[in-house]
Amino acid sequence: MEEYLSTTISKLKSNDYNELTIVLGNESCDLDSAVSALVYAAFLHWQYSQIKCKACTGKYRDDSYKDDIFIPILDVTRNDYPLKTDVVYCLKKHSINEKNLIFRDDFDFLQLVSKSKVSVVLTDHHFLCPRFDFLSPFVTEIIDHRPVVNASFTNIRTTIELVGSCCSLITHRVRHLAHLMNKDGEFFNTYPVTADMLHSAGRPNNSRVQKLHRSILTYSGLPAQVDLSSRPYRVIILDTVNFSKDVNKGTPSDEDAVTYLERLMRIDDYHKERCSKLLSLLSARSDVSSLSSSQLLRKDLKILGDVLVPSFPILVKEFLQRPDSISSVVEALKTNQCTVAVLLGMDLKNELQRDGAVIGLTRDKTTQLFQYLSSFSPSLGLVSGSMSDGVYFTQSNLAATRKQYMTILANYIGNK
Ligand SMILES: [Mn+2]
Repeated sequence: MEEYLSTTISKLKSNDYNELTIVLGNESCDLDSAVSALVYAAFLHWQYSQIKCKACTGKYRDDSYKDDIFIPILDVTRNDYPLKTDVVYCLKKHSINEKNLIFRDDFDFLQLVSKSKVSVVLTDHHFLCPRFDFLSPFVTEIIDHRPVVNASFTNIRTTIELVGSCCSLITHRVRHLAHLMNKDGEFFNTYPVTADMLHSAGRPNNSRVQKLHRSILTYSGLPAQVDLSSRPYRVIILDTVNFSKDVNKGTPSDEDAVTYLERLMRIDDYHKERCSKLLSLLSARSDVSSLSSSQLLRKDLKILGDVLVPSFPILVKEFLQRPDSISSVVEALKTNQCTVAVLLGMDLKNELQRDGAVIGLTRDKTTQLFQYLSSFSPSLGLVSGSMSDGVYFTQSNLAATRKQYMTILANYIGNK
């Protein structure tokens, strides 16, 4: 895998290729999207080299012969890549070096498409974001697991099915194409790391998720007697198991993909393997110790009007202990032309806790917004604590997530 990535990049840099295929993941650059793009690009490369070997062996080639190349692109800047802590963890674990990854700001893609024959494959999304709009005439294939709204595809091969993860669709597509070549399982055997990554990022179906919930609770040190059906736990664990809020449900097709990979990888105790993978990804996702305060504020950020709403996988109380926390919030407010921030924190390590803080550019703004949020108690159950540069609070209603805050904040902005 490393060799494929590094040779491809050096060919791209030295302009030493015939045709170029770009496999582009989506803008969230979550694990599903990143792994889908990486594995599918590697597969296309493998497929090409299998066919090429038959059609054109070395002795027929002259010096001007150039290979086609297949590059995966992670749709995030190189600078912001550390924010995707679970992707960083997963790729590092599979020995994929960051310097062999291609990020959206690494090349001038507009220039690339003007000088070579280009095809584009979209994974984990089916329409281009404005930044990459110029790629739309070159799209030849789409693999996605979201519902299609108002879009039609002409001359584009589409694999669009509503399943839990795009990685499942990639698994099926690779399996199918390799079968057509009479080379079942060969790609995954040649690049075992791809099967392992798809397995990490894929989603098992719901009946097995129930079992996983129980194990995750046990291993994660949560009280063993928690009511699994109670909403706060359900939300977090579903989110954990799925690593994405957009599509929560694993389907039989996801289960099929995961089981197929487990057979290839000869995993005997699938249950243990899935649990340990999920748990290490969960802890990687909430391990923000390597991030600076300003990175942490950008990691999971929503903006509504002039209100900045960053949410953390740690308690806000913990964030506020960083010496530059307040100055970073003020800086983030200015950068995003906002006047007040609602920081939301969560901790799962010991028991589920939620807290937050309102920090505004002026004292008035801070107090006004906190009072507005509190007026919705008991719906949020906010209890204010002491803090010098804003209002710190704990949230006793554990079931309320950022969604509830966003609804209240939308009212707040509308009523101003
Ligand atoms: Mn996805």
